[in-house]
Amino acid sequence: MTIDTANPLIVYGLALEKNQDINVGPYAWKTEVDLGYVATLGIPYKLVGRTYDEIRGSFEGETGNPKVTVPTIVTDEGYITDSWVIAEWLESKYGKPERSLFGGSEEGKAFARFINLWADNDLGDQVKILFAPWLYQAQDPVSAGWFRKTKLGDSQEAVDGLVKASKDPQWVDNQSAVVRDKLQTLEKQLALNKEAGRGPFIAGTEYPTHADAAVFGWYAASAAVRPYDLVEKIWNHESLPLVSGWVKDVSRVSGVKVTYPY
Ligand SMILES: N[C@@H](CCC(=O)N[C@@H](CS)C(=O)NCC(=O)O)C(=O)O
Repeated sequence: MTIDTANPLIVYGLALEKNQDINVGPYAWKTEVDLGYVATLGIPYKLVGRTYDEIRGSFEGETGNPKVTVPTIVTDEGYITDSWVIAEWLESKYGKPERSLFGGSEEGKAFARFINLWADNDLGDQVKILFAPWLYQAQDPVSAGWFRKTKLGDSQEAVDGLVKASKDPQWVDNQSAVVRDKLQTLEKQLALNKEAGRGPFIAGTEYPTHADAAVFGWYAASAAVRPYDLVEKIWNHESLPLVSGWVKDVSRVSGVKVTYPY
């Protein structure tokens, strides 16, 4: 497939307010890593932000999909939603056996699928406890209302409790330790790869696959959180030296820089 460098691929991500072309959500970051890696082959992309309010409103109309989420990308075949489905589409268009988002095999794809599930459930569920109170407060009020309704059990009392807890440094430290504990699984996987002389990425490859994108998305979302510094408390923590090196390797090879304009 030829790459049209004049027309960047549009990637919709999660913004905090209208007309803000940033992404703070874990899933669109996964797509950015996938695209970043493929982008080193020359595929440009442009990130466009959508708030929760817009996603559950005008974006449903724009895409014709009442269940639309971000990431969504715009292709000549129409809108494609969901980071996993987008990875499959990118692979079908641009993947090569030696440069594949799924390690070039069905087994590699099954491995990436498992890591994706681990990242979203085991790891992500614990990161969300730190991410949710920040996101609730950082969004525009209508978006915060949608977030509470669809993601936080629609209970103001529960949300207030979470926000209050998040203001206690001890609570943040304790929850960060829970996330670090989850990441020990990744630390061990990276150690086994190293011992076996395999590549520095999760599947033992020399380049990032979707398995790396799946976990990196949660790193990038953690980095969005304020005022506590989850990069220092979790991803750069001394107990996770290989994870901390891996974050830098994914960023360097995919060219994805995790920065926020606030
Ligand atoms: N499984 C999806 C999850 C996408 C997702 O939940 N995205 C969030 C933003 S981070 C969203 O669009 N939420 C809107 C909603 O659920 O109403 C993926 O991997 O892309």
